Amino acid sequence: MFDPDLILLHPPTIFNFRESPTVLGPISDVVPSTSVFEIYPIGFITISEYLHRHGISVRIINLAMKMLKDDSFSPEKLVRKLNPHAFGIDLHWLAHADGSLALAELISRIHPEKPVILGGLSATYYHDEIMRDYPFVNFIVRGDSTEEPLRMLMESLKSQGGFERIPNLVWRNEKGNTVVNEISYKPDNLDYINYDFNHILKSAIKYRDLQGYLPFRNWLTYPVTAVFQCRGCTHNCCSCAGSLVSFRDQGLREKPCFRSPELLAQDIKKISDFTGSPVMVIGDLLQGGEGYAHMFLDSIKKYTIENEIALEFFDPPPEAFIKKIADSIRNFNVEISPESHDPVIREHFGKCYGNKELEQSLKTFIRHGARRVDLFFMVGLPFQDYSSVIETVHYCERLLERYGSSGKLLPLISPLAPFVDPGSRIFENPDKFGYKLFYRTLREHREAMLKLSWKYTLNYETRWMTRDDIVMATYDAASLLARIKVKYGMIDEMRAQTIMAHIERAKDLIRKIDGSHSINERVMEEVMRLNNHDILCDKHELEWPLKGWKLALFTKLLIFSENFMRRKSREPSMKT
Ligand code: B12
Ligand code: SF4
Repeated sequence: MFDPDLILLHPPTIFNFRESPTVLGPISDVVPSTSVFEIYPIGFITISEYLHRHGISVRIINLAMKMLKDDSFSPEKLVRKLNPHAFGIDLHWLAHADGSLALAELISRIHPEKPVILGGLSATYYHDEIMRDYPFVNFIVRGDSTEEPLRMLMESLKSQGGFERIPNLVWRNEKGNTVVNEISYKPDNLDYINYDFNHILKSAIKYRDLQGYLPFRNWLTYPVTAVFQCRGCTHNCCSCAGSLVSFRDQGLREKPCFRSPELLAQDIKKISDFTGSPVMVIGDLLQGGEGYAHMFLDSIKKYTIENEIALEFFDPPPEAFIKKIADSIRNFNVEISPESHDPVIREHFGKCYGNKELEQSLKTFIRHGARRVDLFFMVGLPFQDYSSVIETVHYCERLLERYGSSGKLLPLISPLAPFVDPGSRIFENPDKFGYKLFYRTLREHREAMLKLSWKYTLNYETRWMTRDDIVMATYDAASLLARIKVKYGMIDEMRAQTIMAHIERAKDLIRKIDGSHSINERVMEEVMRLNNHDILCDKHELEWPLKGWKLALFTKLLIFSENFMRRKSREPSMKT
């Protein structure tokens, strides 16, 4: 098989998760991936397309996915077979601390002569510690936009020199000293890259490895896609490392950069040309200003797109804008995260709007035909105690009472987990926000991921809730919300019973683990079984409807190709 210049690998959170008995808990319940966070950074797609356009071949391998899909799959055997010029690994989400470092070590043991490159937000934050303590990592490319610096690095690797000229690069000189080049590559728009899913499909065929390109476990049966409006953010939520001040303080960028509204609309159009899958627009359109948002809507209106399109809003948008959305997008859905029912807590978190504004916009969205409005609430916020969490769920019930008859409102609650982000305002100044941090370094967070339960993995507690309170509040709130959802006909009794049974088992396991340093085989088996389930809600609740013949054909073709490619390479067939 053709050897690419660069192989990008996405690891699972815990490298040995298949043997590791950690009660992973509800850390991934409201994102499409499982608790090993198999979704790779969207940046893998833009890096691959950009380098390919500049004559450098790239293969993506979602190792986490391969390990999830097949218990007998050996990462070591796969790594032995690979022969690129260089390996790239993401350490974007801190939850991958163990997976990324263990994989880097494995690669450097098997291929000591091949450079191992790390990138992503957590690698950027922890670059000093990584270069000091993990000699098997050769390079780190910092920043939120690494396509061009990585291209330059790939060129320099051929000539073995010129590293000092590469922006954003962290490397070791001949004396073995770490050199940290400035983050000076910060493009001010996102029009130089392509979120090109066709490129990804072609690459999967070229390397005969569809599974290695899949973004998450159930993607073949629920192929949701996403387009990206920006990098960075205009908001300042205190637990988020992607906020305006966090990006500023880390030297990543002064202000967010945007994809032009016409290109963003075209990205959606291109997806709709070959599949009827739902499309999430990541980033609040109004972040780019009203002019930006209106231009996007004018552009998208020109295309007749049937796909479900999900828009996220950081604040409730004005009524006139909602009307324009309804006029421009046939099937639109909405995501808003008020975080708490209590506007004071919401404001301390970094979102300044009242419940009146929130409810006014819910009403308007529903009146103007939103297909669904998802409301995300969180546990672990400043000034929030156990009773406030429960009150949030009662508020969800009141919202359902008022606006739920349309069947369009979907409230969800989940914990701030596993970590308060390094680089966020809380992480950098915990006392000011009433937080106590248990872990600070990368090594400590790696160890935290290997603790026996998510309670001990959490890197924080607050003045208002201990880790025990956070765990209990999360489980109790989710049970109560499940019962409320039955009352309003949103889920059936059986589904609620399943959620509540999982919650009770999780609580029981956490009690058994508490105070013991090791666990017996029976408990271990129970933990592994429970890790296969969503806990707080059923992920299917979050799925938007899939549309039409294009999607059916697309999915069938993908499953057929996957099984065909696997038969060719004599591997077991695909289980979806
Ligand atoms: C969109 C988003 C998501 C999407 C991800 C879509 C995707 N496939 O990337 C979804 C909703 C799935 C998601 C999920 C999660 N997210 Co998120 N997410 C964001 C958000 C809002 C934007 C991300 C973004 O702009 N990316 C664009 C740029 C920065 O990244 P990129 O293009 O993918 O990659 C570039 C660089 O990072 C780098 N790079 C990345 N990998 C590599 C590898 C190599 C070798 C190199 C050289 C470079 C490189 O180069 C790329 C191209 O230039 C940020 C907040 C923010 N405003 O930044 C949070 C954020 C990144 N998420 C965060 C978290 C915590 C999570 C979850 C763990 C939450 C949870 N508990 O469920 C999960 C993890 C899911 C998983 N992996 O399976 C934290 C991360 C903090 C940290 N340091 O760990 C952030 C900062 C904020 C937050 N609290 O939400 N997220
Ligand atoms: S959590 Fe807040 S700061 Fe972070 S990306 Fe979302 S809106 Fe922006």
